[in-house]
Amino acid sequence: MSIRNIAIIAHVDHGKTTLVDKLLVAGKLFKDYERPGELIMDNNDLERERGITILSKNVSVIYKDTKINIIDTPGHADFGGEVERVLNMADGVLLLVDAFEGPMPQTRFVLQKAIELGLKPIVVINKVDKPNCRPEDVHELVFDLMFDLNATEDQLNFPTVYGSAKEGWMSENWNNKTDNITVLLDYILKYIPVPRTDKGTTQLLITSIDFSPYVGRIAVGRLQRGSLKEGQQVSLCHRDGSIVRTKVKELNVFDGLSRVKIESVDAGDICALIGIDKFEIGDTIADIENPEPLPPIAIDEPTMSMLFTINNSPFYGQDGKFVTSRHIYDRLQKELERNLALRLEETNSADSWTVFGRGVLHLSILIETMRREGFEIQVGQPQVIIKTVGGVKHEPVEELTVDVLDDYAGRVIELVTRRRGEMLSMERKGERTMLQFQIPSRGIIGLRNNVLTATAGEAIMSHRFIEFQPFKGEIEKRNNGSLVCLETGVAIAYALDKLQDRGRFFVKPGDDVYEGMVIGENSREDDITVNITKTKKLSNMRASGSDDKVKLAPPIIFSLEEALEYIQDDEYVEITPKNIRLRKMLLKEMDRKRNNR
Ligand SMILES: Nc1nc2c(ncn2[C@@H]2O[C@H](COP(=O)(O)OP(=O)(O)OP(=O)(O)O)[C@@H](O)[C@H]2O)c(=O)[nH]1
Ligand SMILES: [Mg+2]
Repeated sequence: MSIRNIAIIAHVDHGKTTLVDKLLVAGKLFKDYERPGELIMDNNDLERERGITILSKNVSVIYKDTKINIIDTPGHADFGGEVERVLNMADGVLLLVDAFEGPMPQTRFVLQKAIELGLKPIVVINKVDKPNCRPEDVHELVFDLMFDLNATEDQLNFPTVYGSAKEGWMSENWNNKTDNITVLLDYILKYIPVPRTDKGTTQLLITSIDFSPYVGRIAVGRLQRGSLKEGQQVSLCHRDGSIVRTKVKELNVFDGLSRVKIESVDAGDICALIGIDKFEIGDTIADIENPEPLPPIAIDEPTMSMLFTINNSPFYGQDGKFVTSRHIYDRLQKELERNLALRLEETNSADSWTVFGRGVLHLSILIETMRREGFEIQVGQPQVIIKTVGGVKHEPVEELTVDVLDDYAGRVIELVTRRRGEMLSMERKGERTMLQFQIPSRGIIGLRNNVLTATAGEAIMSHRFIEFQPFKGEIEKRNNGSLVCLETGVAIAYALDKLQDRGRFFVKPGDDVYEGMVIGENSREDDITVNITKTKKLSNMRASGSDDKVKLAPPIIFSLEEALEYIQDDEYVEITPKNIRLRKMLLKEMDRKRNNR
């Protein structure tokens, strides 16, 4: 059977997974599938809840006697390295672009990678059902972008389809709505080249890892040369040049949403190898007698780290099943096997580790996953990685795009500039302004909150790592200090009410609180310790239950990412299966005072 290998790439939320779902439906794989609002492909809990793709996934559909291998990729910038890697399995890409937003930073990044690899693009201008969309302009912008990125003649001659993945239709002309996506499927057969294969002995670059609870890690890649059979003896060529002999216990190909056993695979197909011991991404599976490794692929270097420690708050062990350093260490080790951009360093303490990753989202997904598995941990403020290059201190710098209503542009520029951002461009489109900056990663931590507050929540913000650059100088920190809890107990409405003018609270009456817990934000710069557990004096007592009449502002509830971005460098986020709390590293006020001196 003829084969096509495509990857679906785009900026975050431009509709990749929605389109892959529709491709599966078109492949008659899900005739009866009807669960509105849920994507078949985003199949882990976190993906479902957040509506984002975290892991790239391989699926396939059969169309007109051709097997189309499809790789859905994540759009968030923290996972850019993953996209770059899996592009090695494809011969062409579907580049999705939102017909309203147009090309965004991650569009540029993923397209650049595809162009460098010489992949043939088909452009899909998606979401043409959106009011005020501008498909023709966007088409033009995509062309300009490709030109900018030095696309070849052939790549610049990209075919374009327009449509709405959500409504399940694609068309050559966006004014001609259809009721299916066959035009796209036909384009894939017509424009994406049949897999390029080389002559010679077996060669497969391990590009991605699949995981099964029964057999563990599974090597996934595209067979570049030769053939592979079940039970075949092969060489596993490591990145460092060493070669070990091993055997392919079982061979799988992708069939719809699942993997299926197969006896043999020919060059050009994407397959999964079970039973390969101790492999790494970028290793080559090669001929047993004449192993010839393929060039290894670059793996992302981390840009950020966080300190992970056991939970040693007064409330430790109340919610979680796994709380010891052994539990946490083993879990982190296990994560390293499949989470490629992750690194782990031991610290002086047996109870804490420095965990390195690609960004706050990357690390917070690990934390959230652990939390759901029953772990309790504490995590320190995200730190960017500082490197010394030629004797000069360097820090990660990112490209930041903010799309806002015109009225708010000034405020956003001010916020970003204060954090050492430099504006690169400012472009009007309709009532909106698209601002582009370069800004140190340090400046981005916590910025989203500020930008959303300053723009009444309507700004669209995205950023991605560009490179390490010389250190840009100090950045002013959060302006507000913390309200720190004086005593362990239960928060009382009366006490909170008396303190309302001091700032904003993160807890509500009835919440359990402990000494040293950060229970609010001070309206001033310094930290103050406050007593929110005291009950009213007897002389003040009115009718019982009068607490209910106290009018309190609702507490601020942070998401995990918000909490991580919010804390100061002498604070932790305490994470348990049921709670996210902020706390001082030093719980006693005396200790904090001594430490400050
Ligand atoms: N109006 C409209 N919304 C769409 C369309 N396609 C997708 N969406 C919506 O856009 C949001 C993001 O869609 P996804 O398919 O998850 O986007 P994605 O590109 O896979 O996102 P990431 O994997 O996180 O990068 C969802 O709310 C979709 O329902 C479309 O054609 N029109
Ligand atoms: Mg997705």
